[in-house]
Amino acid sequence: MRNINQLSKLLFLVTILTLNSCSNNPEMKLSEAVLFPKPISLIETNSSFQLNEETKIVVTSDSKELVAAGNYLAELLNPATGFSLEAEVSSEKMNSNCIQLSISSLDAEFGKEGYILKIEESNVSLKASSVEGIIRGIQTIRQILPNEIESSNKVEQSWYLATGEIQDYPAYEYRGAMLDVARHFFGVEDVKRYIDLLAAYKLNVLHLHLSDDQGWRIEIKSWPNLTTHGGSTEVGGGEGGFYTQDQYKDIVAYAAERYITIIPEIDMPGHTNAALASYPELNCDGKATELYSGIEVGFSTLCTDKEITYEFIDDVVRELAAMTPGAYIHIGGDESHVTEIEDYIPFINRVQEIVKAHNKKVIGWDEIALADIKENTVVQFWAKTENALKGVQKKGKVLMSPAKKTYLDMKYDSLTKIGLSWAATIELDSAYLWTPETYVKGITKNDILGVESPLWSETIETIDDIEYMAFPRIIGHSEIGWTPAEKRSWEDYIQRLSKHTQRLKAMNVNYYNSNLLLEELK
Ligand code: TNX
Repeated sequence: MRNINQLSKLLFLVTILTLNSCSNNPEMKLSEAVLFPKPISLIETNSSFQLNEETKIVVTSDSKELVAAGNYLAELLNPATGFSLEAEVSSEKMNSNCIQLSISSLDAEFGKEGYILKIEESNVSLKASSVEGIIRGIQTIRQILPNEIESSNKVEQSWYLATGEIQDYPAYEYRGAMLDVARHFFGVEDVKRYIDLLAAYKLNVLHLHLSDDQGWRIEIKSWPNLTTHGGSTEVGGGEGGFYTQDQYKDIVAYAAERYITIIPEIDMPGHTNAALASYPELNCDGKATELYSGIEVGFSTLCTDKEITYEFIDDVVRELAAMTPGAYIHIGGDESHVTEIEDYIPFINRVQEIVKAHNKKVIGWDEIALADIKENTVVQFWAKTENALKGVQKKGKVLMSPAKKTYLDMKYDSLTKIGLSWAATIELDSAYLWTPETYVKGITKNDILGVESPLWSETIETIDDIEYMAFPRIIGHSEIGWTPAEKRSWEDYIQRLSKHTQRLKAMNVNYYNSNLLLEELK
């Protein structure tokens, strides 16, 4: 009897010891993780989960997309940790030391991109209604881990995630960036790098401005001179360049793995000198123009009353639509200063029909609201509030890109060495301190599709330039698109952003080190 008693005492001790060894993980506060965009809700439970080489990334169904999401997480974690994590399929209940990714229907407000992330000492569970939500939640897991997780080389340290629960979903369904690859051309690797950076902040659209006066950047097989001639220069007279259709498809696929949609823009009827230089028949006088490498705007137009113009557009839109899984084609429409308004309106109306015939919806800069836009057409507000309001009256949706707030090519202040300043100089506070649903009187949340930050490249030549102008302003824009206005404040934002500069360094981002960043928190 005494022996049994002693045995049970011993068992008791061993149990306590094992339990204790499970909770040897350090106490950590989830609220101290620096998260961008700021999540909707966060509860902390003051312990931690350890990620180690034994951790399993488990996906609960064998759907190809979910397995790919699991491997995307593994790819984010493997370089810095030196582990060889890989997604495994298992529908069984979680063992310990798992990061489990599962699809299960969450409440309606979570939408496609919302997720619930539960971190316990023994396991991590990430649930969403669709794989898109899993990809967004993976970015949160990534930001909860130490900054060193961003290193591309192995770092010797332990990897803990603070425990707790995050419930999260976006305010706006469209949160984008635009890159002008026409004024200066950027190659596939640069675009992929930008896509990776956008993904980290849960952005879901990259709009590529593929044509302008200075260059045509996408191969159109039925009109080959567009690229061989029209793609052969850029601002300053450099050699320009273009994407072959295969390269473009590769960009689209790379973005799709991160649940980022590529929206192609062919700007028309203005901003078309590269096309007009490549094909004389697109000009009213039948003569090809010279290639252009300056930075003036508003001097070119397609000949709106020639049939060949619409055959050309139909071919371009057909080839583009075939490479575009997303719903939208952007038709530009801005600054057509040499197109008469009597020509502009029927032109936009007709192009809208062409895009529709290829089963895509139209986005255009706010000037297109002057035409008879369709209900599902999107008006991208950049300059004129009256155009944006016209768009809403005509039952279009508005994409918010006010130049004074979102234009990433605007200088931070008068000392910024690159960039323009025609709309404003935009310091970090100005970029952050605005709200889409109150920015234009008469345009409410229901009218707004989302937010986009354009980066025009007249003065932008390298990926370092791109990063310098985009970061950290675009992080603020991502938060404006994701986090409801009542949960945002400048004071809280600048504190978090100051700490986040450490992560930007770990990500090798060439960010602008603003004086507004708080020295003591960097
Ligand atoms: C205006 S924004 C433009 C672009 C220029 C940009 C420079 C818009 C629709 N048109 O053609 O690149 O300003 O900031």
